[in-house]
Amino acid sequence: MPDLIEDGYCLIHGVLPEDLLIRLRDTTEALCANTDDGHRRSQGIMMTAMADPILAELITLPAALECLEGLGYDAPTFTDGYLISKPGDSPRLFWHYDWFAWKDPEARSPEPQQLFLMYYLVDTTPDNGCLRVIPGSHRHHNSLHDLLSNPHSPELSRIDNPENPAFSSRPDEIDVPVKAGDLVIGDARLLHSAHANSSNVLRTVITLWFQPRFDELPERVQAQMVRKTQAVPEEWPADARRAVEALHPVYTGNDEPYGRDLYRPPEP
Ligand SMILES: O=C(O)CCC(=O)C(=O)O
Repeated sequence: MPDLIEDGYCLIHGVLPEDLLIRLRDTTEALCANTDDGHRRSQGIMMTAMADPILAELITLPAALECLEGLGYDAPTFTDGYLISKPGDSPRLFWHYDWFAWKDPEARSPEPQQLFLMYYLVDTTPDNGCLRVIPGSHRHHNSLHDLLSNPHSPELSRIDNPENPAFSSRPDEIDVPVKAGDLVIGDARLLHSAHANSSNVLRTVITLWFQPRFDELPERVQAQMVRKTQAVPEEWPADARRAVEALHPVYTGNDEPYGRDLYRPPEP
């Protein structure tokens, strides 16, 4: 079993209740069917988790918060989330990490500063776009780090150059196939990607960003987390809004956020 601290990710089976899974699948299919070009990327359709109030149920899911508690994180905060749908016959995602504060002295600490919680709404395999990861790359230098420039550039999203190493197969990559409703928890520093969806069925993942120990983060990182927090839409039902806002981080200091410093991590 992969270990969050050693490998940078772990997998917990059957976290999402069946009824919520079905409603999330119906909602995301309807959202994708009605989306405009502004949300379309080469690899699929991307929306924020504020697209529908049903996401409040996922963000505040007691079973997931219990998983975090089981890992030792009993007061996590939530900042933002995304729905990433890969229609049938869509290409592989580029290799990237989702960490920004590589200049921070704590950047290589064993403890994660930010975690993704990924829920795939259909069973995934390498044939329909399952997750790929490079275990250990959250803390240890990997040869791929030298080959990636800005891991979130528009050129990568548009796949201007399919020969870019960001689209390569790596000797140390591992597939993470899951059953719909499993939970993948990962360190934001982990190098990850997704296979092409070679099936004819929509594959959606919902990625939620949590900070396992917000109060212990360096202040500049706290400030950055607060800055990137997605506002809950006013039109959401009050209880859904309150539940999500109760998980938002609060920072009252004066430190400046790091900004989105997405360049590759420094050599160890
Ligand atoms: O589409 C996927 O399977 C991976 C999504 C991802 O890389 C992310 O949310 O950071």
